[in-house]
Amino acid sequence: MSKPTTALYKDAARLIQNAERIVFASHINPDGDTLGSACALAHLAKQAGKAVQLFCWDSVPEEYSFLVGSAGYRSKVSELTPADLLIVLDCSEPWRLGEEVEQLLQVAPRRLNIDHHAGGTPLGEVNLIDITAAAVGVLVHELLAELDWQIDLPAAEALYTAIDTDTGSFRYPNTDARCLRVVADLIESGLRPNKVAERLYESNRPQKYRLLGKALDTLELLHDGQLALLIVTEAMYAETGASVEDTAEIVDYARGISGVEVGAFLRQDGAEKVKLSLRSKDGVAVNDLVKPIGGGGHRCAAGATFTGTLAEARDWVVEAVGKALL
Ligand SMILES: [Mn+2]
Repeated sequence: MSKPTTALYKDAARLIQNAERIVFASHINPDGDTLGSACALAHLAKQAGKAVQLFCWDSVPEEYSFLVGSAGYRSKVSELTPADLLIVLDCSEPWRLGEEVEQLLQVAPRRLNIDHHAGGTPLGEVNLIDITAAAVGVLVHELLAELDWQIDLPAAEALYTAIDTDTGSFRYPNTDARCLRVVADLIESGLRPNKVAERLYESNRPQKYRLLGKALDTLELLHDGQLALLIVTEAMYAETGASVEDTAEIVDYARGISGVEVGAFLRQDGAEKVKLSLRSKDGVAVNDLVKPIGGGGHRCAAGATFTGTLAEARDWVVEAVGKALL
C-alpha cells in the first residue's frame, strides 16, 4: 500500500470545498494527532470562510490546550448545530468516537474519513486512508496542498504536534522521509519545533512526576527481560495529587529499557476495569495481540480496555506477550 491517489485527494478536497458548515470529529482518549490534525484543518477551513465546529467525546488534555481553536471542542452532540459535512480524523472505528456516535454520524449528510489505522471500517463516502502515513497530520498536509490553502503558524504548530506525537518525537519506526518533508515545509512556513516541544514536553505539573515515581517503583521485568510492566493503581492518584491524564507517557519508560521488546502499562480504572497500553520495538505486533480483547492501534503502539482485576490483567499481558515472543 502506498500514498493515496491524486484522485482521492481531489475527491476529499471537493467534499470540503462544497461544504459551508463542517464538523471535525476526534477520537476518544484524544492524542496529538487527532487533535492537531482537526485543529489545523478546522482553523484553515474557517479562514476559507467555512463555519467550523470541533467534537470529541472526551475533554482535551491540558498539554494540547495551546492548539488553535481547541477551546471550542464540544463533547455532546446536542451542542453541535447541523452541518453539511462531518470529517472524522485519526479513527475509522465508530466506537472510538464515543457513546453518542450514532447521533454524531447524523450531524451531517456527507462524511469524509481521514485516517492511518489498519483494520477499521471506513466511515466516509470519501475515505482518505493510508496506513503508511506516519500521522494523519501528514495526510492533512497533503490535502491542504490539494485545497491550495496557505498554512499559517497556528496551523503549522498543530500539524507539527500531530506528527511529533505520533512518531514519538521522530523515534518510532513510522518516522519516514515523507513526514520529515512535511516538517521541513512547516519549518519553512515559520514553525519553530522547540516552541512546540516546550508546550508538549516541558510544561508538566510536578504531580505528574510524583505519579511517575510511584509507577516506576512497580517495574517488573519478565520473559528474560523482554517484557517490562508498569502499573498505576487508583490509590496512587490520591497519594500524589495526579490524575489519569498524567499517565499518558508512562508506557514509554517500559519500552525504553535495554533489551525490552514489549513495554506494558496497566492502569487501574475501577475494580473490574484496566486500561492496557502496549509498546513494542518493531518485533511484536501489539495491535494483533490486543485484538482478541477488543483493542486496537498500530503495530508498535496499541491499547485495550481489559475487563477484570489488575492481577488478572497482569497475568493476561504476561501470557499474551510470552506467546508472541516465542
Ligand atoms: Mn494517529
